[in-house]
Amino acid sequence: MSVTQRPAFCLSDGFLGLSLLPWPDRDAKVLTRFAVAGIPYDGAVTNRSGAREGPAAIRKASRMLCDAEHPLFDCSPIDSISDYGDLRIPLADIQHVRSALEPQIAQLLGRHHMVWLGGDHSITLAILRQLVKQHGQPVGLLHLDAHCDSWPDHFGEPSGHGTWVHEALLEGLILPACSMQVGIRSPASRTVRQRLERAGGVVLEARSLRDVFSSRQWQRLLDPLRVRLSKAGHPPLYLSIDIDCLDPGFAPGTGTPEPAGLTPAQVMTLLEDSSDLGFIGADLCEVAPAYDHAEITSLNAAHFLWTYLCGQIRQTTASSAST
Ligand SMILES: [Mn+2]
Repeated sequence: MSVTQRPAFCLSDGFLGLSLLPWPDRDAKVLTRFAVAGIPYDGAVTNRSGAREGPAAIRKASRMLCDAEHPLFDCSPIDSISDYGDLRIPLADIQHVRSALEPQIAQLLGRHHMVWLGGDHSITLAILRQLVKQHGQPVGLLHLDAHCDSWPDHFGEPSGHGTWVHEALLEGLILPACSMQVGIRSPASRTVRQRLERAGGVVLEARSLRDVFSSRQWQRLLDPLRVRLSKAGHPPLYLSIDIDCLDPGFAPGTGTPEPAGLTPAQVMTLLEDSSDLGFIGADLCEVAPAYDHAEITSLNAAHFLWTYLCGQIRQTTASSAST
């Protein structure tokens, strides 16, 4: 069915109004290039819980995008994407949860360019481990968040939703020189906030972005990452978005909101202008719909992921046209 034949609104359970695929669908004959799966785990949050409901809320908020072409990229992901529903998560401690998630993540990574719906941000460590295994090399990271997530411990516990960047650096999963954090502003010691920077990465704190709006300004900020990726031979790049990168006025539905954050237009411009950097996957975490109003948080989340997907499809079309 072509995009134009699709209804303008879908009530199916999946992302963009798609029907959910049985998982794992071993009999699938034609695999879409992209796929979505939810990881509804929120056992590692520090403040308001509820991000386990994030995947369902993002899917619901994405329904209006089922027939749409992106206004900048002039394409739709609808014919290139599947939704596998949510991964199976045991009621267990975080290490066992990650052990249960990793084989499921690996199975889907072997088939698709994956977009993951969180869940709290602790899930990203499990995803990075499997991406690095799959690609046989560490990856670059573009990380949008109010929090640096580079705390060395989780209030005395070794791992939580605010430690995965620290753990990924320790495990050699990410290339610091090819990694950038955007929107950081939560209270934290300077040592913790600058963890990635001291390892060789770039940290753009929210304070430095208050007057950054235009595409030209964002391009200038992205240039160091672009140059570093090029110098490193274009390693795979992963996108991880915590919805709390947004100001709570635009994203109240999250567990640890931090005032004075980014606007949706700023994030959208950043996503549009970074679509050619060589992404191999993305996640969007920490949508907690119980604290949301009028679905504003999940709408922003759905539009960010849709923009990411449209940008990736546009890149493919552009590169096949140039070869
Ligand atoms: Mn955060």
